[in-house]
Amino acid sequence: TSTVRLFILFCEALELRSLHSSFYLLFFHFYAICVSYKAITFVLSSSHPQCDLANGWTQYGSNCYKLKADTRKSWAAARYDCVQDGGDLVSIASAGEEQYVTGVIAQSPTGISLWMGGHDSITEGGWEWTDGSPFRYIHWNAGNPDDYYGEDCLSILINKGHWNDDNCENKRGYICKRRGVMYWKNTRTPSTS
Ligand SMILES: [Ca+2]
Ligand SMILES: [Ca+2]
Repeated sequence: TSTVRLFILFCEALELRSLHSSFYLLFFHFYAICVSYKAITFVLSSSHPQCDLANGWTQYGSNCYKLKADTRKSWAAARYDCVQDGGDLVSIASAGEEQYVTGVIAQSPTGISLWMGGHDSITEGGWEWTDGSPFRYIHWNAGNPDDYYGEDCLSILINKGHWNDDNCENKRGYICKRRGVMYWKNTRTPSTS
């Protein structure tokens, strides 16, 4: 699989530089191979479930998601449970992924909000995802993050899908996410830098 990863990294680098026409012409044949690979794996990943559907996981792109709305835990305990389940608390990298997650949490019968994997407990205001995803896409609720009495953990409001920085000790339901087979990063978001 490390060969596949190298190939994907190469294709991503190619994709980033494809706007320069001379570069594009030079690597045209490689580029064609990359595009074909991307198309084939996209079809494969959407038609072949890689998630443990029988145990409550659902699939979006090549990631698996599991709503745990019945058991309420502190943010740290919720994260521990997701890690034990082979994943982490959910991260959201794009509007499309958020739309999917909003659909998943619509099944939550009660509660105000659910834990996600974001936190700014290391550097105040320096938000990051526990699974290492870049914290680029954001959807804060109005007036947040407000660090109200030192709120450092991220929750998503069930009724609106907006985000709130929340008291990490609150007991909430949560959403876990684990990666399926890595075919391609299909959640590319524009860089803000
Ligand atoms: Ca904070
Ligand atoms: Ca807040």
